[in-house]
Amino acid sequence: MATNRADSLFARAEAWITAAAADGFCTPIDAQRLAAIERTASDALFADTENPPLVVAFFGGTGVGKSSLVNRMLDETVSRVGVERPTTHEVTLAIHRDVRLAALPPELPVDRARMAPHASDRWRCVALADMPDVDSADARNLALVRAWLPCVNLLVYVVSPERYRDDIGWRMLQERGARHGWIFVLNRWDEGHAAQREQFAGMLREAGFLNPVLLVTSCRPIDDSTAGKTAPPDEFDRLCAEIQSAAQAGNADAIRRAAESERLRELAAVISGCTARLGAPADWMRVRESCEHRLQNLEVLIAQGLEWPIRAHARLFAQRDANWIPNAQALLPARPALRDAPNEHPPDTTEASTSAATIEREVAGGLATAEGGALQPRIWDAWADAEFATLADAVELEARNLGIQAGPLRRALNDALPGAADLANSEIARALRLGLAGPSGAMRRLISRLLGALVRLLPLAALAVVAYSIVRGYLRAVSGNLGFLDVNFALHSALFVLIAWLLPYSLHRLLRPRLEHIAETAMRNGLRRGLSRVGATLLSALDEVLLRAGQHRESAVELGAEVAAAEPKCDPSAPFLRARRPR
Ligand SMILES: Nc1nc2c(ncn2[C@@H]2O[C@H](COP(=O)(O)OP(=O)(O)OP(=O)(O)O)[C@@H](O)[C@H]2O)c(=O)[nH]1
Ligand SMILES: [Mg+2]
Repeated sequence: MATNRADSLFARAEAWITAAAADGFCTPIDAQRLAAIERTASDALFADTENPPLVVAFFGGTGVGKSSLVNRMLDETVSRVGVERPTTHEVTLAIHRDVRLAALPPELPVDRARMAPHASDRWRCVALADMPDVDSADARNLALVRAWLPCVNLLVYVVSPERYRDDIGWRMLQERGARHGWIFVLNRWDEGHAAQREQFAGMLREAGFLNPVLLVTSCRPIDDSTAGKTAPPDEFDRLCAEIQSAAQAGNADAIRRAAESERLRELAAVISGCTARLGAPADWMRVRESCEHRLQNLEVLIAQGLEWPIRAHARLFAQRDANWIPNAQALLPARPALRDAPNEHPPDTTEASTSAATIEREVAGGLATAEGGALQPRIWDAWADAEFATLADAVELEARNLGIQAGPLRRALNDALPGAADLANSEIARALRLGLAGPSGAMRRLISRLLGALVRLLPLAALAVVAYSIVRGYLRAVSGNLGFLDVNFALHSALFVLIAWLLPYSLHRLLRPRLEHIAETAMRNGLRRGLSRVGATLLSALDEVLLRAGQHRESAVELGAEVAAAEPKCDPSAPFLRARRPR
């Protein structure tokens, strides 16, 4: 049951890593780490999964006497003992003839496995596996041992007095300490002495086995050289008793639980490693705040940096504005166009409409910049793009420094950046167009309109006064009362009419908004709006990534909690087990 639950947790972890990898938050290495966790369980070997035999494997260097011990236990030769090294090249699984095997897991190299059924009721609850050595020149032996180890519950680590510091075996003991139950056997004890046992026990304690089951055995065949000598100390019977004890329900369950617990701990470690790289909410908030802050500073910098291109572009309008004659001429064709539309508002004589009309004509007439036209300024340039790319670099670095997997963030920012130029330029163009169409406030437009009317009305009124004076003077002269009007009158009248026109005209010109300034202000406002839209686009790209990371994190935290809850409770002082190391 527990294994089913663990299998489902492994399947969910796999699905989670696949989903997170699709968004760039996990890498193939995470998937490999997950795949590297052992899945095969010893129970998978047997048809009876409720009450399977305990798999006990004899493990160690070449020639230490593994095969000799297995044969001695079963009181028959199931595995060949030899003088050539190594002798054993396959796994011999000695099981009681009543035990039924299941279809063996596909990852097991069954071509190098041999089944040896026996009839010894003493070993009914145990499957004894004689393994090849782990340290000979034949590297395939080590690979075969590694392939079978996930199926093993209890490892009998056999060493000899001269080889108990065996490198490979010792490394595997440290690596797999928590995945199995352990019994240690110093075989060939006829060649050993007491100090070696003490030393080996000390090594085991340092490796985390606080109270290891350590036995000495001697399987030396009786021959001429041993005949008549005192038999060396041999704890073979105790070894058999310890294996029998390990196979009893309580101990066997504890050994299986420890292995399951280790697998789930490894699974939890993989999940928490991935979770850490998704970034805590507080870390993402720091990245976001820093991005906002950088954007504010950058908006100021870009506004300053693009001031010159804005002024340069605005000068296009100054060229047309400086010469009043072309503007005055420009007024004329603007009117018929408005007259053609009788249902619309009366012709607007304000400077605003005339300026807009002038610019439209200029654009239509080819007064266009190389980049696109007076009304389509390309103010945003490569420098501004580079500044935003630098901002993206800084935000990415900040995320990385906080341990966040920054790939998805970088990609999202990269996707958003190329649109900045179009966004900003279109805002500038829009602001320019609208600015030219309605350049000033309502009061200023009213004054401008009044002055425009006065430019026409005051000279007419002055002319009327002059005409009245001329008629009156003439009538008086004809009736003989007074002389005819003289040159002084003509001169003063001309000056009077001139002043009546010049005064409102000068005021009108003085108060009229200048095209260059209108264009500059409009483009500045447009750039400001463009920058805030670019900033908003970048922030929303960041938010999107932040949201996805948060969702993946939530599922990972939930999964991690389930894995922790599923981890079987183990007694660290249980026999055969290595004391657990802190997480
Ligand atoms: N002196 C002595 N010789 C032993 C003892 N046990 C086994 N031998 C001998 O050591 C040699 C190797 O024994 P094996 O049982 O084949 O050793 P193994 O660990 O299975 O070796 P590989 O299959 O090569 O890994 C044989 O010649 C055995 O007779 C022992 O306790 N004392
Ligand atoms: Mg052997």
